[in-house]
Amino acid sequence: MTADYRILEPGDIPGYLRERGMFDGNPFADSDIEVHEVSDGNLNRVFIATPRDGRSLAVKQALPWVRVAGPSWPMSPTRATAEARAYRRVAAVAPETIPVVHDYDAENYALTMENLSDLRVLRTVLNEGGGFGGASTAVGIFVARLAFATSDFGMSSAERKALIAESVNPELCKITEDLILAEPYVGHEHNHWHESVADLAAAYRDDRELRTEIADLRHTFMAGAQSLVHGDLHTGSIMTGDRDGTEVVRIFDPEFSFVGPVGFDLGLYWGNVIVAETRARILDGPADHTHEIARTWQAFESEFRALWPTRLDTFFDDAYLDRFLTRVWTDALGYAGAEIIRRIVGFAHLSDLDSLPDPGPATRRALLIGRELVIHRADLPDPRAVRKLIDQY
Ligand code: SR1
Ligand code: MG
Repeated sequence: MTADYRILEPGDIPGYLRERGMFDGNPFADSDIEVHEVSDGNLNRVFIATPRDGRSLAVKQALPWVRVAGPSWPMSPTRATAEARAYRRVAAVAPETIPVVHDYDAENYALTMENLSDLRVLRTVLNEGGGFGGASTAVGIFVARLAFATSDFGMSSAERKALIAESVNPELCKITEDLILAEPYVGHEHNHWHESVADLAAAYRDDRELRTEIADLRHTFMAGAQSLVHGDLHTGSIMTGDRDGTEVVRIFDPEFSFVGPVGFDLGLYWGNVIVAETRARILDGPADHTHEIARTWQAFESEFRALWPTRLDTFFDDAYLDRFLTRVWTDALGYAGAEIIRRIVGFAHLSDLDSLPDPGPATRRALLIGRELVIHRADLPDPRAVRKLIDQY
């Protein structure tokens, strides 16, 4: 397969940025701009361009295939358009939680953004024994503001229909429907697991109760068009660090974004929180990472409740708000469980577990917790109940 647009190589980046007007008024030559590739995620290429005396920039380009698989797994580069669109929506309500986007080149599916290389990927920080800092609060605020602004509470009915139409992201949604919400529960060539959980992987494929609950979450994912979501909000989609003595958290990579269930982003994040907790517990004794679920929820709920009086459609009354938030909470726990399970028996695994000297015990514990969250999500009323469940394993 070949691309019908310009695929950027490191040597093209200085000229490309100049063409896009990024260095207008700056005197430096292309040879004064150092470029290196930092592609790390599964799908795209990322380059950092650093001029000798200027502001460094990141260029992210979507290839017409999955980067880690190559042309044998084709994928439309329009995912970059979904990402640019999501950044625009978040920038309107929570600009401090995302990188600054300088340019989107829709012809070549390339975003030029703030360089975040001075920050670190949250998953790496956690794997090295660090803590979450303010990440969970930032996630709660990000989800609440994006959810409210792009829901039927924050938009007129007609605007919402337009948003749903412009935000369809069928290929990337299909990845989630398959990789997270189907394949781990059927035999599939993508699936693989650590030998110590081969029995659980087989049991989960035969587990009718689990299958029905996953079907419910899958259908909600497909049909529950509540608000624009990030769509892949795991600890590898968050950078953290310090700038001039102030803690900075940036949520990036919203290319899976579409109008879906509000609980999906919280759930993906919590699934990754729980896996990080499982790793930390094995290495250092009981870790406090499970507090992060309460922190995220608290930030989300208080932000959402604060926005509620500004809703456009007051037919939705305060009693309905309580019902809505309960549903978000319950959905989120289910998606957390599904995320844990797919990261252990599905296609894309996590360094949190894979890099442990013996991944077996933590992997097993996380996999058991994952199933409990899916099956019993409606019986867990609050973060304390989730913590109690986790502590039982
Ligand atoms: C082929 S894509 C595999 C996974 O990588 C992305 O980051 C998403 O999490 C997706 O499920
Ligand atoms: Mg990603």
